[in-house]
Amino acid sequence: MSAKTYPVAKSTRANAQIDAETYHKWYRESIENPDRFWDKHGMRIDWFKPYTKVKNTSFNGKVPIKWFEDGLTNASYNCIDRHLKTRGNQVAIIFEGDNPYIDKKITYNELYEQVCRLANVMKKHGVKKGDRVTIYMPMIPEAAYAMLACSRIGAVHSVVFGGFSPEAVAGRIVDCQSSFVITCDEGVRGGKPIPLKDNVDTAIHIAARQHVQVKNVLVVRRTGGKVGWAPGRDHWYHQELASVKTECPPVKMKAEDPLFILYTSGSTGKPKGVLHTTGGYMVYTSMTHQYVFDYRPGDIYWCTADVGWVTGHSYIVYGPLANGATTLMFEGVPNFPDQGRFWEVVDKHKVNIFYTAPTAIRSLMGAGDEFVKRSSRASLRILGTVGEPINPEAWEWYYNVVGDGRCPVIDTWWQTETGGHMITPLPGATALKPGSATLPFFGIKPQLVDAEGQVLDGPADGNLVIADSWPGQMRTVYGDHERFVQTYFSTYKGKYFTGDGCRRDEDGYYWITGRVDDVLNVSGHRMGTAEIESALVSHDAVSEAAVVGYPHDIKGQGIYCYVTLMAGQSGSEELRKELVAHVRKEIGPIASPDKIQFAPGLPKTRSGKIMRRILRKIAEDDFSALGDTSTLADPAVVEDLIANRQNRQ
Ligand code: 6R9
Repeated sequence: MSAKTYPVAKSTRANAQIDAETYHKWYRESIENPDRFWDKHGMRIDWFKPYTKVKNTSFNGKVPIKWFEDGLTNASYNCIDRHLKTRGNQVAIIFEGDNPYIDKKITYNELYEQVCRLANVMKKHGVKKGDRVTIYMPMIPEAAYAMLACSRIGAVHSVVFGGFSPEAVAGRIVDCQSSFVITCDEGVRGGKPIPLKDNVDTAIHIAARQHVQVKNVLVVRRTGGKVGWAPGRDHWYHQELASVKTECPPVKMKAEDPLFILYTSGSTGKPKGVLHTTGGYMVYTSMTHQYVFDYRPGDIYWCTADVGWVTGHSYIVYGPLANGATTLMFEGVPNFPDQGRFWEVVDKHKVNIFYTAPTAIRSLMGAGDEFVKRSSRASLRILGTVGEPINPEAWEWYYNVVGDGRCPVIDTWWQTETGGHMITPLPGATALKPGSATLPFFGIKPQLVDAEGQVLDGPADGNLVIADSWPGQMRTVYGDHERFVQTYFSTYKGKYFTGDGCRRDEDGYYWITGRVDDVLNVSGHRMGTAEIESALVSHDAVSEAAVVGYPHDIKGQGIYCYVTLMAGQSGSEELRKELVAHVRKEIGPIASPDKIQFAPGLPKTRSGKIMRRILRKIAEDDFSALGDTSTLADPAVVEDLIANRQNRQ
């Protein structure tokens, strides 16, 4: 690990909103007196009725978490209405199409009208406060309109990433019992169409078999491609919007009323519906967006994530729009038409703040510097990264080649569950160390604990927990509060367990080392090994499967599957292909196995537990130190696994 330090540059420090002194002062106050600190900063958003209570939380018992509980507000109002007087004609959203010749600018006035119209359409079809609405969309402005229209009328959105399969969409529709879906005829990425409406049709059939009826589907016309149509159920978005009013009053929401559900992978079972509520989430995302990116009015801000992930929720839509920013939505991919696309877009729209993922940085680094060098990038001031640990080589390339050594690299560690940034540098305050997410944001109390839960002091290596609540944290697993308590607060009593391993160095800097549970991080996408295993086992030829991650140059982690076949089946190249296709169908292309090893047996303890440690080592092609295998029920399986490993280096 690199121990190199980049001090805060004079130019960055000179006019930063938060310098080192302010950071330490505010941080101390936020930990010593959270009530006073958040009482002040909670007022950064608009409230119809201001709160009088600030923090009412416990990480014990049933883990009740309430912030600003007696206040009334609305997320859509904060993202739109409150800006109309001062910046109605300012661009709110820049849309950059997959096709480099297509772009569009939407002002706050236009955003207001679009969101109000859509909210009225939803109301017309009976959507009410508290109803769940599934959004399955590509990266087009209508995706943001849909989220904001839901929050305007108090409906709870569940955005499902457009790369997920019909089966995965159905599972998420069923889990939150959603009867209203917003989608698009087809998405376009890298010049290729994606059949979103067809996928929704299939998903609706699957959901119906589980007795969840989708009653209305609103379809945005993006490509004009041919789609199936269920009259009465399916409606064209543009037709519906044409015939409703352009005004729709925002519903007064309690701070703790649900804002959205977002499904994410855990170490066991099916994806969890992470539930975020209104007041605390808006305060936290807008505040982190402002200070972490040193956002100033007039800045052009671009986060390359998809709205299907939490990064898109917090840092394409809610945080930036609450701050009245201009946020860029990019429909395409980093390598289309070629690997220079990101930098071309930066120049075209004069982007000041750019936020992307290490997997994209690594793959563009691999394409060579020429793609970067043909752009000016003079507008860039801040570079951000999120999603997985960034290796120091990629960090240095991002800093030196993309940023010409001028722009701080802001490595933000956080999770779907945390709602917003948790451990991150602040541009004008924090000296940077490539590979470290550096220091906690205001109000965040990270601790490292050992396996027994003993809190470790000073420089240490351990599991990362958070000792106290912050406004942006998730409140429950939708429909399963017990699972929330079990998953996050039972491993280490009274503390939120992140699932990540972490090291703290002699300067108090945090270095995330990756997941310590059975969660993979493939190109920044979270996936449970259990989900991939159950997809494999649902294939007729498979009797058992174990999935582990292995280091992958571009993706961070690759997916390595050990598969035991049913008696009479034999492992062939053809079956391998079939299994890959099967997993893609069950979950989506992001879960495509990289390696499949047919294994007559898996290493198990006598009590039947699969020893993943051994499988991980073999997948890494490092079987010199397999550790103690004597407790295995059948130690001989290990030899076969080594002999047939798929990852020889
Ligand atoms: C925002 C997001 C969360 C997991 C998290 C960790 C990894 C995210 C990171 C990082 C090292 C960073 N992670 N950011 N690891 N450095 N800057 O990605 O949410 O999809 O829920 O993933 O991603 O392992 O626990 P989510």
